[in-house]
Amino acid sequence: MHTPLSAAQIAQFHRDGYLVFRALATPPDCETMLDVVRAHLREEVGPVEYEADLGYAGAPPSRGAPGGRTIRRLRDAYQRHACFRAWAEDARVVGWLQQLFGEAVVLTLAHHNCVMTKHPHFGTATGWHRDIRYWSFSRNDLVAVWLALGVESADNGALHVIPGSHRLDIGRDQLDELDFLRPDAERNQPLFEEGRVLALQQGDVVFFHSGLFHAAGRNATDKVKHSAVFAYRAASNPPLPGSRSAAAGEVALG
Ligand SMILES: O=C(O)CCC(=O)C(=O)O
Repeated sequence: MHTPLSAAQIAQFHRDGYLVFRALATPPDCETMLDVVRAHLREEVGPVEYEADLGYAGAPPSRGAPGGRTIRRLRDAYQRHACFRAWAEDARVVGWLQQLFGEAVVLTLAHHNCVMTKHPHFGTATGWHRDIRYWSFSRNDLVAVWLALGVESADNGALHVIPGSHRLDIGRDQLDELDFLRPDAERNQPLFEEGRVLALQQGDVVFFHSGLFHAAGRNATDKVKHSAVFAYRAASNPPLPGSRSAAAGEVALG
């Protein structure tokens, strides 16, 4: 039986929009996942997303260009291998999400459900954004669960978060056309000053709200960074019919 979240942890999540759990996944479990990840990256086992497809600043201009086959995400992690299914259904993760939602939990296969990689050289930075921007649910109230499979630091492109930003009303003028916080907007400068890096060790886990602004840098080291990421919703918060969020299936976790 796992230890439930304390009232203080629940209050912290609602206030800050995220919680960090240290050493939740064991080194052997992380290494098993890493073995699968490295083999699938090497063999380009699909479905994958290439940096070139996403086209963020600094990405290779096409799949044929130098670095053009740099993979950003191994998609469909849940369907990819039993080790990811076991992690996504981990009893502690599900139990704590039940506490945060106050009800039953459903894993969405449409969003995240991937291993994010950050490669040296061709891996790109991600601007400040809310995950909910392209998701369609009744409420903006999902939780992403980010597992560091190795060290994550400012040097290799760790997550940055703006604590409490899931509770902010953001004006259209603060966002660019892709709904990233505009780096040049005056009203965003105090937000950027609040940003902090989440330094993680192998096995550490971040739960974060789908409205939390987060970002990540480039990888200035010589080793690839890998993180397994899944997204969960409350049972009472279904995807909107006909949307992409409703198109990829779900797993009811109780
Ligand atoms: O590792 C990164 O660049 C951040 C990825 C991210 O935040 C996202 O895909 O939502």
